[in-house]
Amino acid sequence: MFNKLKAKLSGFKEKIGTRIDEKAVAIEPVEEPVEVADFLQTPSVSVSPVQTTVESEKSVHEKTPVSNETQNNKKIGFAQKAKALVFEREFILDDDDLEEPLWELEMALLESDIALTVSEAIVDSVRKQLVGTRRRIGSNTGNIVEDALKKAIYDVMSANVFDFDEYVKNAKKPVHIVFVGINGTGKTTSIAKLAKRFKDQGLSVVVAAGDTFRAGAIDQLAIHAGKIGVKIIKHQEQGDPAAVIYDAIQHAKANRVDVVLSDTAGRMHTNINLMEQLKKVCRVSPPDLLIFVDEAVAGNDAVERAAQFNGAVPIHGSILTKTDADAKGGAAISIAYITGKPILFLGMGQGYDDLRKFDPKWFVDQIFAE
Ligand SMILES: Nc1nc2c(ncn2[C@@H]2O[C@H](COP(=O)(O)OP(=O)(O)O)[C@@H](O)[C@H]2O)c(=O)[nH]1
Ligand SMILES: [Mg+2]
Repeated sequence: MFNKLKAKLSGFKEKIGTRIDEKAVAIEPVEEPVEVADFLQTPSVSVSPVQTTVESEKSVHEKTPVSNETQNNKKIGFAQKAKALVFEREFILDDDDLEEPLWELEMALLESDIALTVSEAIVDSVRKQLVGTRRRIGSNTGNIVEDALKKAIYDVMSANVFDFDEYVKNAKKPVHIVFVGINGTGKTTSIAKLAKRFKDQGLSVVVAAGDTFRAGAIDQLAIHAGKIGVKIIKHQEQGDPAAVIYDAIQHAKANRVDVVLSDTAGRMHTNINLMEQLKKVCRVSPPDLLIFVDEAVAGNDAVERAAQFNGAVPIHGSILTKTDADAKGGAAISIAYITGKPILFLGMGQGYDDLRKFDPKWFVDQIFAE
């Protein structure tokens, strides 16, 4: 999962690390340790007056004719300076140090299918975190850069996060959840996975076969429902999805069912008839949650579609499927930022349990896991 992205980000870490180390070497005076050793052995800089003999003081006065007071000030000044140079060596990162590595970071993000505005947001955040950073010579460069990147990616991914489980637990029942998206992205499979998840949590579920458009779609959902052991409400193929879903809600109300999961036919946001049909579904049986489903492997296309669906029928969040086959991670990183709505779950395989509740922190840790 996300292997290409991982490789690119670690490339950036190394690149900027080398740049920082070059700067550290350029700043660090080479003969400094020798000077310090001399400095500590010279009696004139001894802080203790007991150790300062009249003779040695005299010899110092011969070399540098200054008063005792000035001498002491000078000693402290030099001691502080030496300490600052040797023990607290720091330098400050500036824009010039970061320009080239950050440009390369942006290219790497774009090549990983991360949307342009999202790449820019990440690069800006990394720049803001690193420019002006007082960097201790000798401290671990990798950590500084990794922390900045992690925070930048975490921030763009945690748009309007809400706890799905808490929401469902506290919502008035039945909770109605409608799934939308184009064909073949994993709507029906995700419904089956969620039906199993709710059942495992002790909630009762009914699924509505609202994809009356594609041949075999009703049977596909019926097979899943049979395997999982949840009730399905279905009509004939080519029937009105709004009517099927309405029936499912009535069934749920009559039987005190907790959750209704409504499948819908795949559609492009540009298909006016199908979008009207979807709006009718939402008018007749308003969803508590409208969830957009797309596949992570579609990269930028998935991000575009998420934005367009969100414009047409405002969504509450997204499910991103097929992350098990996604090396780039672009869609996962971009969708929440672009839509302003959180990713709720990740599909990670074809089994019923291959569904992971999305957690931005977990995701970021995955990207930087060794
Ligand atoms: N590898 C993988 N395949 C998935 C995942 N989710 C769905 N699929 C597969 O994608 C195909 C299309 O899924 P389906 O649920 O029918 O898509 P729909 O047209 O949106 O309802 C099926 O073969 C699923 O098994 C996933 O998370 N990982
Ligand atoms: Mg389907």
